[in-house]
Amino acid sequence: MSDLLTHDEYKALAEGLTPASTSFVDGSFRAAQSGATFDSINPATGKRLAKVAACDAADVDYAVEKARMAFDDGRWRCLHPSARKDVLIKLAKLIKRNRHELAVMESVDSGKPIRDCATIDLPETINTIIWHAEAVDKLYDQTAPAGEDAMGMIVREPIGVVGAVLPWNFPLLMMAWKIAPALAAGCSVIVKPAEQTSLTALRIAELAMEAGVPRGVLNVITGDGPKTGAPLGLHPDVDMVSFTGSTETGRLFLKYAAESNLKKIVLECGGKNPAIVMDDAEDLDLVAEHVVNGAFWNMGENCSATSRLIVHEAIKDDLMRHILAHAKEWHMGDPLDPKNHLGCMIDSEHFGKVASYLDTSENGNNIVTLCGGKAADGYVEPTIFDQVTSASRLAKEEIFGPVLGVMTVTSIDEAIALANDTDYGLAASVYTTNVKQAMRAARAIRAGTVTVNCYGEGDATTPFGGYKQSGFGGRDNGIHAHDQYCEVKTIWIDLTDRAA
Ligand code: TXE
Repeated sequence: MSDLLTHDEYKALAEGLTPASTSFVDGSFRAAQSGATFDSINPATGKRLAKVAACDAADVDYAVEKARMAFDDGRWRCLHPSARKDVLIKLAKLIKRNRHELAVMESVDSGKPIRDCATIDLPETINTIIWHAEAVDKLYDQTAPAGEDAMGMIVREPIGVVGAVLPWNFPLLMMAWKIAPALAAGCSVIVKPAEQTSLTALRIAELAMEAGVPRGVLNVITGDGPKTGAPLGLHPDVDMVSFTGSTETGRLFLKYAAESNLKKIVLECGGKNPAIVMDDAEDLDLVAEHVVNGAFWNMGENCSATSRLIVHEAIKDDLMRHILAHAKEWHMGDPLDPKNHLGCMIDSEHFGKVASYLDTSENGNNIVTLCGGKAADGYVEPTIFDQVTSASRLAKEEIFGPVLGVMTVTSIDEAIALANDTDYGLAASVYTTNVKQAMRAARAIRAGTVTVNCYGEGDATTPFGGYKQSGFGGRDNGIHAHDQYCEVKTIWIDLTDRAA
């Protein structure tokens, strides 16, 4: 937290922002060819931050042409891996130098609390870029056990032109999760930020250029889903799309690929993530801190948010006492005030969706509101409902807000069954001191990440993505992410000594 400025300093920085607002293609800022724009709004104030270029299929075509040219002529992919590393490390340093401006831009564009932007999103963005940059000149390819008469080489090659379609909940970090491995691998990238949060993506593209990423290698096209995202998904010259967003839109990208060139699609979609707390869990106060953080961090606008607490009846009352005490510590208010843990929802549409889950008449007869339950002016109180039934929409649907539903069990088997009773499979946590029970749950829960005695997503070294309808085709983070931006090629050389 030492990197935080004061509320007044953040307000002054916000006043002074002059964000770029056109697309960034082939090293230059460009208005949409149609001249169309849309407003980027600060959700906390309702004020317009910028009139952003509303790109359409013609702008997408131009960006793909430039990205393809950059890929084909080898200006980036043919550099020595250590040269790509140096440029990406320089980008990370430039982001670090501009971190306060970027944190404020992120906060005003999204409603995210500045304390998270400054102490989580920015450091993790920088770390992700450094990690992939550092990895790229240390990765070896393989040779096959081909015997004396042949050499079978298995080599990675960058996949080509990548579309990175981003959500609005972690605009900078999701951009880093995608561009860092893709650029490190040697791909050209076209980023399509969410229409709610275009600003930091444009600033990163500008910094990448300053760092030495060649023209056409990192491009950003701004606009909405149907007019900008769809033409990118359908484009015959895009080799891959890496998407983070809703399961519903993720499905569309599979359709776009099927209808165009069978481009590779990697999806990171929603979640309905359980936290299981067993009767032998240690230090219930610490468990409570993790559960509250998991549920309310980033206002619950988080695909890996803890949204179902599955608790053993023997320790439930004790745990809930600690949880309610921790929940009280979560201040909500002006996102630019570093004392606040919760900012406001991304926009009025999403606010309305989250608020609808607070209507207890919809949530079953026995539902009990343990805390929160109110929503106004774009802000949703951190809310905990008890006696949630597995059939209710609180237990089934991704809310994407600070709402936690509590369910009670009497055994680990019952807990695992409830944890798996969902169409999603992104993340889960298990709290127990019994290592066998922990491992059994970790293996039995169908989710991409299972944390034991903590909440989190692992770190830059560990793959992140989902089972079932939470994900498709690959993983963000770690070497797994690097590999998904590569094709695998076999080169087979006949070494038979024909003279013998
Ligand atoms: O997501 P969309 P939305 C979940 C969360 C949230 C819900 C809706 O539950 O409440 O999704 O959010 C682009 N063709 N998550 O509507 O629509 C869009 O412009 C091509 C989970 O904002 O999936 C944006 O860039 N592209 C999540 C991106 O897809 C299209 C993060 C994501 O937007 C498109 C965000 C189309 N027809 C929301 N329509 C997570 N996994 O973390 C939209 N897009």
